[in-house]
Amino acid sequence: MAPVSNRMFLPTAASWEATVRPSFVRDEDERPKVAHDHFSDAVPVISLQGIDGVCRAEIRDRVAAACEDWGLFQVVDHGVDADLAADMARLSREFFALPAEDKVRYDMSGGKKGGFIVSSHLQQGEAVQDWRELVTYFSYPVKARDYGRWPEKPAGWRAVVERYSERLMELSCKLLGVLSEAMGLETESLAKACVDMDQKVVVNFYPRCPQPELTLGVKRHTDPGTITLLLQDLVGGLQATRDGGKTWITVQPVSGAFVVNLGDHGHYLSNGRFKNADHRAVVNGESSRLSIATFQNPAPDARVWPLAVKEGEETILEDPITFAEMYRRKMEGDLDRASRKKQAKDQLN
Ligand SMILES: O=C(O)CCC(=O)C(=O)O
Repeated sequence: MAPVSNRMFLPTAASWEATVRPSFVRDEDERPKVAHDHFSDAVPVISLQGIDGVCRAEIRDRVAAACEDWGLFQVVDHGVDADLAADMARLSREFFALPAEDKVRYDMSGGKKGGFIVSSHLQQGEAVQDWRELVTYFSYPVKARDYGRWPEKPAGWRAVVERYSERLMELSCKLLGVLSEAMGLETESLAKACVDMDQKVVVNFYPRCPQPELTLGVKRHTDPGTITLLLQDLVGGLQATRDGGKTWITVQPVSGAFVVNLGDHGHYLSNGRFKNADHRAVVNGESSRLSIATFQNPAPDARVWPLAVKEGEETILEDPITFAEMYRRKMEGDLDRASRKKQAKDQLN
């Protein structure tokens, strides 16, 4: 099927094209220099075996060190059933393999909350598109679920999505307990700071790309929320930086693991001691890649203010704000940067 416009262009349709369209081409300074499969084991892999018993202190210390270093770690022995994760990945791939008309039925451009879109769910005036298709849905709080925006196909998808969301909420609560302790706080502190936790799932499909050296699957960013749990296949493509984007590593995929990212909210609660993971995704010319990001966010009216402030330390925020306001400021800043970049580019052309 020939694409009707750039907005509707599905990268999955690109198998017959030898080059990427200009709308996907990144500026030189943003292009990937490290390949999707040039793996690094710098991001620690932490087993959660014994988390409620004898191993808790060791797990807490490893989590603290990883968050100080990268804001990123991987967890194994996490208790989420491997068959459920495999079903979630299989059905997600089946969704992206559907004919274009089945996917664009859930088109979320124009401000709809949840559904299918090419490039970015943030719906900003981006100068350059991400090389991905995605489907997203809001799974918590349960009362806010809009099943009208959850795809009906493939068969069995919704039931698996519901179970997956529940298990990931449980795992997140477990991790927030350890993270609270890692910040030197009471176990329930982070969960309480989130009030009634929101959960949003974004399923990313990165099609094989004819010119992966020119584009990105997802541009560099930090996540706004408390933590994100990422399930990825073994293809590789998640990259992280801890020097402001000068150098990047490709995170080694580990079968059955979840990559845990600390987001901006987690970073603020720790008063900046724990990093908000600075990351992006690269694509490749050999195969497609799938990742499923589960974003655990505080309630919109939750108060954002450092909880772990050491004696004599300044707070990294001037005043307490709500998460909704924190999010709005972040998006406004991103939008402003994107539009300045777009203007500069337009002036050159
Ligand atoms: O696919 C990945 O490795 C990263 C995805 C991501 O950063 C996102 O969905 O925000």
